[in-house]
Parts: sequence; structure tokens; C-alpha cells
Amino acid sequence: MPVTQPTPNDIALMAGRAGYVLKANDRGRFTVASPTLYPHMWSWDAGFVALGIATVSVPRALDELRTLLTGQWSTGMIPHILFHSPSDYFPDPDRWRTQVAAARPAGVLTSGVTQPPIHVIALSRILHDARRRGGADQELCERFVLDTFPRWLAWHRYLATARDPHEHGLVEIHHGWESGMDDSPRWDGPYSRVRPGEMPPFTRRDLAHVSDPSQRPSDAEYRRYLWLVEQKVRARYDDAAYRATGDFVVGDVLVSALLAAASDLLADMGAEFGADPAGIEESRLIARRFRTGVLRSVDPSTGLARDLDLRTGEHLSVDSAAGFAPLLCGGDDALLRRQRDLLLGPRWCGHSRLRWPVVPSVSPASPAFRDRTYWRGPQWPVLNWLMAWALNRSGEQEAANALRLAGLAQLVDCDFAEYYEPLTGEQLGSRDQSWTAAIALDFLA
Ligand code: 2M8
Repeated sequence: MPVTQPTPNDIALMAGRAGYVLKANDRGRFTVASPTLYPHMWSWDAGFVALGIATVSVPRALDELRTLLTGQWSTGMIPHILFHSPSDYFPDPDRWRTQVAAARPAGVLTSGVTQPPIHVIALSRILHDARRRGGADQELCERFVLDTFPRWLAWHRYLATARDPHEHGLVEIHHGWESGMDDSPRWDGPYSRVRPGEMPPFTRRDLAHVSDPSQRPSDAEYRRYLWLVEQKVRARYDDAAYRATGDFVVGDVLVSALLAAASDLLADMGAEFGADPAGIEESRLIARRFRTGVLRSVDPSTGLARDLDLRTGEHLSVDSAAGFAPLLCGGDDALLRRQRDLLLGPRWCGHSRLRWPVVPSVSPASPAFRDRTYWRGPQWPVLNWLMAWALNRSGEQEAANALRLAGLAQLVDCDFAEYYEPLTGEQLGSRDQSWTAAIALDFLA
């Protein structure tokens, strides 16, 4: 179906409504990921949210990142949720029991796993907006970059060391939640080897907030998710102890590519603003190691990057959007051209049955594709933003703009859904999802 371009009226409405959603989800110094389903601050959501807010207010965008950093553990880890007030979200702090961890922060309740390191990429977009505005905004942002440089470096160092002790050049994740793509078919193999043992009973609360349970992971999947939390608690959130005992240990190509891209940007910004030279050098080394790891994982027959199950040593070949990790971290020119053509071609964004030519989480041509189920096929606007950002950065402006325009056309209903049914364009999951509104603002800026 051809993409109908939003009219100037649509665009004005979209910008206004996106700003309104972010304002309504604003709790002062942080933004909830969504008003009902996710009433706390999520780590990678906060990155996207901050870059969206920056199009309106640079100081408020920086506050978002500042708040996130209050949850940083002494290991450098940025946890995937910062809990701010009691709510009906499950698993809650009582389930995470992070008080068993010596490294937890004081004064903030957090989860005990991570999410993709998008934050420095967001910071570089905020800097871009700050520069466009100049004056006090620019000054504030440049100072923030310099002041927080050691904190971001500590976060990246944590991923590069505690999560890659054998220097595979792939960040190890200990839970599907750490990938941000919770139930993606990327994890079906590793999860099939997760055997839940004795653990406290639980009641899911997420299903109360969606119209149709098939849009969310199944109960069997949730049991495995909760079992891995139990294993992390038993290991007292010590990564080496979990590695020795935990069921799920996988090298994640998307997280690794984001780490490489973010480390490049951190080094560039650090060099520009006079950060510690040793830290800049370390950041460049991290970027190089993880870029190499991602490129090494590419399957020559498909041209897609593959995660590595570190329990079995197997590469995981799935037609998931994470396979485009090299586009994010950069690399060999021929591979990047091949990936661009693949992404825009008939197995992906150019698939004839797609309502909008935006990046689906799983190729509609794959047997693993499910049109309505969460990370198993639906289109996630943030993923489309990431790919557009990556193409733009590698000089592919035309391709990036095609994703941007299709992404805006998809959002013209102004519901800012969490994800979209790719064949019909129906909104799925939560509405008024903060990161969806945020990337709309960035696309419009
Ligand atoms: C989803 O994940 C949470 C668990 O972290 C959940 O399903 O309860 C994912 O889409 C994740 O990527 C996202 O950050 C989070 C909040 O939007 O929701």
C-alpha cells in the first residue's frame, strides 16, 4: 500500500499530541514508560524519552537522564527499572529483592537486570538539539556531557567486563528482559532450556491492561522470566555467581552493537569537551571490540548478525530485526550495503503485505513471524527510529528518510501505541506509550 504523507495539519496535531502525552506521563523528574501498563521509569525507554523531550526542553531532557543515573549500581550497571512509587506493576521490588545485592544504590528501589545501552546515543541527540538552540541550553548540555562522562563510561565498562569476561566481543545477557525484546523468537532456543524450579507463587498484572492476552507473552513464558529473577536473587546479583548457576546466558548482538555505537559517541563527545584521555581511549577500545564481535557473528548466507547461546555455543539464526545490528555499529561497507538493501527489500520493510513500510520486529517472511504477539512480529516505532538513525549516521539519508516518513505516517492516528500490527496497522499493547510519542517528536524536529 502506498504511504500517504501526513498533511501539515496532521503534523501540527501529532507534535501537539505527542508533547501532551509526554507531559501527562511526566512525574516531575522522570517519565513513566506508559500511564497504566508501565507506571515506572524504564532504562532504555528513558533514553528515547529524553531525546524526544529535548526537542521541547533541553533542561528537562537532561533531568530524565540525571534521574536514571540515581539508580546506577556501584558496579556501573544501570538497572532496567527504577521504581518510584507503589503500583500494581509486577514483578515489583518485593519480587526483585535487590537488598541481597551489595552493589545496589542507596535510596532508590530498582530491578536487578539491565536493558540496551541507548543512553549515550540519546545524549548525542540531545546535544544536537541543544546546539540548534544555542545559548544556555548548549552550555548546560555540554557541561552535563563532561560531568556525566565517567558515569556513562562506568556503565559501558560494566557491560564490557562483567558481561563479557572472556572477551567474545558480545555482551552477555542473563534474561530476555535485558534485550528489551522480551519474548522475541531470538530467545526461544535458550528459553527452552530454562526449567523453572521452586519459587514463590505469583499473579500477573500486565494482562489487566491489554484488550487481548495474545498480544503479551504467555504464562509459560512468564514462569521462565520469574525463574530467572529467582536465579539472579539466589546469586545475590553477582554476575560471576549467576554465570556459574543460571540457565540463560546469551551474547546479544543488538546490545553489543548499541554498546559499540554509544562508546564511539562517548569518545567523540569526551574528546570534544576535554574528558579524561584514558577514559576516551577506553571507550574507543570498547567500541572496537564489540563492533568486531558483532561483525564476526554475521551469517554469510543471510547477511544477518546472530546472537550466541553461551550455554551451548550455538549461533541463533532467527529473522529478527536484531540481525541488522551491524547497521547500528557500522563496519564493512559491502556488508552495510547488503544490510540496507535487505532491510528495505521484500523480506523486511518492502514486504508486500505490510500496512506501512517500517521495520517489523520479525520478518513477515519468517516461519517465526506472529502478527499480533509482542516482539514476535509487530512493528515497534522505536526500532524503526533506531534503524533510521543508523542509516542517517552512515550517510544513507534517502533510506533513513523513507523510514522516517513511513514511521510518521504510521503514527498519524496520534494514539502513540506501544506496537503495531504490521499487516493491518492496528494499534496494539499500551496507548500513550512515552517512547512512541518521543520518537515522533524527534522525527518531526
Ligand atoms: C517491555 O518490557 C517489560 C519488562 O521489562 C514488560 O513487558 O513488563 C519491553 O517492551 C521493554 O523493551 C520495554 O522497555 C518495557 C517498557 O516499555 O516494556
